[in-house]
Amino acid sequence: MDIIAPVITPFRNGKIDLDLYAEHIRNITAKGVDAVFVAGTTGLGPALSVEERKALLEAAASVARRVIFQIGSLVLDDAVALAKYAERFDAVEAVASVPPYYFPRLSERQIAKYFRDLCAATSRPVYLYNYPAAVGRDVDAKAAREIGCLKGVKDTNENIAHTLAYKRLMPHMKVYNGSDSLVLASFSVGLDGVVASSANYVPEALARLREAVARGDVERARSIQFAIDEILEAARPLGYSSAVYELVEIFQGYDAGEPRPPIYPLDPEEKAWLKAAVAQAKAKLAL
Ligand code: PYR
Repeated sequence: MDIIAPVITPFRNGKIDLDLYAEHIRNITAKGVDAVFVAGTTGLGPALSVEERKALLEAAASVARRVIFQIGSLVLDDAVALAKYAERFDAVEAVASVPPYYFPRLSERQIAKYFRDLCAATSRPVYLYNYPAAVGRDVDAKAAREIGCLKGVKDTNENIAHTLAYKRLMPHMKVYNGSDSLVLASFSVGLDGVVASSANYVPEALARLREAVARGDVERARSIQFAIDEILEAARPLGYSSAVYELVEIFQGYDAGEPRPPIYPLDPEEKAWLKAAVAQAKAKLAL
């Protein structure tokens, strides 16, 4: 069962700090993260240029053994170019894509065509990144099976049964849940793993949670999950994508840069409030 980190993209003055990005990946992979998910939601993927995404991939592939590269775009040529670019790097085990978003009236056939075009563009496995709350549509297990060429899915969904259905209909598919609140559930039902933003700030806690599940210590695993839930509850009202940067500093002890507007960084009062609000969870996790 994999712990996959959707890695934050650290900006300084509007530019990506690639050294910090690589350093951050080095730190979290040393603490139990098995693979990194580049340019996902936590990585602000849809808010990055093609050149920026390529630069991230290059940096990630130079330090991580296993990389999944999120290539989704409303410009098909860009997604195809990123799929082809990914082939240069041995560390890339798959490319993943959100379905075409924003346009509410695309048919299921049109969505399927998009994924088949990506599959045709690359020799790497193509994964579905299903995130209905962000994308506005759900490519569920039946729709994913219909597409035919998908080798994996990251389902960012609070409904574990929805995620399990992919495994039921496509047992050979890699199936990951992307919700921080379902790490315990995902490990307990034997998914292939999790893609959890908390792997940016508490990777060692996720590793311990996985160990606890493996030895059948559900109580211990649950207490770790609950501490993570407390952090989520505190951070989400502030804008979770921005709060993750601050959580890295609070839990890992280094400056993790900032998001880029329109994903605005937290202001100083919010940062101070967050630090106080997660102090108890931090003590529980003993990080
Ligand atoms: C992402 O940040 O890409 C997740 O789905 C967790």
